[in-house]
Amino acid sequence: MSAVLEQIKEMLMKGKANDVKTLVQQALNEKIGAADILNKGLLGGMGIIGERFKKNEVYVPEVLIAARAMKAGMEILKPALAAAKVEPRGVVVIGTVKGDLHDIGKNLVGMMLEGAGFKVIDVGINVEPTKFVEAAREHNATLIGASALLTTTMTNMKEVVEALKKSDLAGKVKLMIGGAPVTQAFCDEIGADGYAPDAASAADLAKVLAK
Ligand code: B1M
Repeated sequence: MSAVLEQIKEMLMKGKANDVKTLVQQALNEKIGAADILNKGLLGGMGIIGERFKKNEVYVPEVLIAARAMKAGMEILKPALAAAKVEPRGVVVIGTVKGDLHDIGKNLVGMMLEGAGFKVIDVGINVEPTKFVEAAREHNATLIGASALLTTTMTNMKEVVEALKKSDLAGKVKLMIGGAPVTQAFCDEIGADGYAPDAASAADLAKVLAK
């Protein structure tokens, strides 16, 4: 792999946003393809951070600064990606369920999804079940991601399952869930399509569900 792509990966993992911007521009000047800069440089670095996060080798702050560096690099790369017609892996509508105001984990999941090549539509916190479905329809989403941090609000995930089942998107859009009190057993019980325990696993799961 070219030296500049290796450097993008390294600087992204260190969270050096300005260096990542400069290096992405340098890579474009060197006529490296936008897809390679994205996949081998930016997503390559974010993928390694995700793996380290899963193994508890890095923590939330490191992931946040790597994601910020990824965003900085994307600002420079976006026009070139559009010109090269590089499509996102899919669209994910993500939000925190009705009654729940916690958004730190949800935001982290959104960042890891972007880091995995998805376009993310964040519908925020305290989201009504039907709003998830409406946003999925509006943005032609592949997946819905619902987060809950309270034992009293995780039950509202069942309503998202029902709203999706009743809609014209049933069978077309998949639903993944997560958040501290959520488990695989709960996911099976309410009939969601998948559960992930952390942000990096959520990105891996999304890749599988989006296939
Ligand atoms: Co709240 N809170 N809180 N809180 N809060 C908890 C969750 C709690 C465990 C604290 C405690 O009592 N020990 C407790 C819940 C108890 C329970 O239900 N069993 C609690 C409570 C009770 C409350 C209030 C009711 C308190 C009150 O007012 N009496 C209230 C509820 C408000 C509401 O939502 N309606 C409340 C309010 C708040 C603040 C507003 C003050 C603030 C939220 C700020 C914000 O989010 N912007 C807050 C916070 C910060 C916490 C704690 C301290 C931290 C949560 C957090 O951000 N963790 C939390 C205690 C704790 O966890 N130590 C607590 C870090 C984050 C990165 O982790 O969100 O788990 P997490 O996300 C992980 C995974 O879960 C997963 O990936 C993430 C990254 O790896 N994940 C997904 C998350 N979403 C996913 C979605 C996926 C896949 C994976 O797919 C779509």
